[in-house]
Amino acid sequence: MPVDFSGTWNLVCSDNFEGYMLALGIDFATRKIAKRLKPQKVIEQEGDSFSIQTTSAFRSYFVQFKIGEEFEEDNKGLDHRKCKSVVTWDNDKLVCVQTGDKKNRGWTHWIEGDQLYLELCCEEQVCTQIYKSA
Ligand code: VLP
Repeated sequence: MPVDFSGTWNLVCSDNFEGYMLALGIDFATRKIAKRLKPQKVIEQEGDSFSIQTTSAFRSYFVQFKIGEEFEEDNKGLDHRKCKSVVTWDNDKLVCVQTGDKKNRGWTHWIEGDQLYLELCCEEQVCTQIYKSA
């Protein structure tokens, strides 16, 4: 039985989101707003199919995918760069590789206790976020 990420999750802390946004080339004004946000994630997991809706007061982002199936990601409302993305399991971690203009871009989700972790990577920057069940 794989881990179940389904649920509603609220951001409780974030480390180096600024570095991650800088690596993505997000402008100063947007970073200033974005770093104050407390996004909520609603994750739906059914077998190999996932959807992740990230909502905030400023921008929101929706992605859906199947494990192991490459998809086109537009990153609309984020940095707008198109990527070829693929999500796979690494044991109990959900690992997304986002291939495009930016090196080493991707994210990893995992659960520890009652907390959802998200590691966001771009170039040399790693941002770690923790979400708690709503
Ligand atoms: C852009 C970079 C902040 C900052 C400006 C807008 C959406 C894994 C994955 C599923 C992500 C989140 C990426 C956040 C990039 C911010 C708007 C913040 C709210 O999540 O859960 O897409 O990649």
